[in-house]
Amino acid sequence: FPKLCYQPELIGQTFNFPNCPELGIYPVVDKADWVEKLIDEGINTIQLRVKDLDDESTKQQIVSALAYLNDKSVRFFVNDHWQTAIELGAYGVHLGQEDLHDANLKTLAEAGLRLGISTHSYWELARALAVNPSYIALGPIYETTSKQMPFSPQGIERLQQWVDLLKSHYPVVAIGGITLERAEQLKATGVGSVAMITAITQANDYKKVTRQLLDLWQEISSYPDQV
Ligand code: TZP
Ligand code: MG
Repeated sequence: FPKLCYQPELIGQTFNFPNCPELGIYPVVDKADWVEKLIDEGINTIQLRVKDLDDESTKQQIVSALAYLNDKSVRFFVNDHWQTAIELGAYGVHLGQEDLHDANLKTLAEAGLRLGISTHSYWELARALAVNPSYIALGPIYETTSKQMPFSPQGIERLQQWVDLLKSHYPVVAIGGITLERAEQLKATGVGSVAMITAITQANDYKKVTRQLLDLWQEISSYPDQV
């Protein structure tokens, strides 16, 4: 799958890491208007994860989100709906392990979309690596109330293992229970990206939290030792 680069003119090409920025602060939202609101705050990586709408309504949400993006350099990922993502020209798709059976990964790769894959164990990591994705997510790092999962929290040490193992080969995205308060600790692992739902969408002041997260993450230049 293509590497992560947000320059629109580079889509469809592959790059080495030095030229590809990490995903950084990566909000996961369930409505297109969040895409608009967060882009206004400086977010440039975002995932639309719609779980409660039918296919047609989900498609409408993706259409709306893409309309907000316009020609901005935003890495817009769609959760699950890979065919619609191809059809409408999203930057990438995020899939869970259970989706890997059904999705046509060859079609997805040929269409030039990025692919992120969730992992929760070494076994799942091995399976994700076999697909050569654009990034690998590990979750839940901490307890989360946003998703029911049969996995206990991975913790920082497990995240550190993922980062150390994958460094220079795959960007790692940490997800699950991530808050502003925990971001510093996560940053120390060298992980290039943190994804969150609640910390932003349930915040009293989402603008402030988003700005603080972006500020904190700004100085991150992870993967210093390039291949
Ligand atoms: N995958 C692993 S944890 C999670 C998903 C979708 C939920 C993250 O939500 P929150 O609210 O940031 O814990
Ligand atoms: Mg899925």
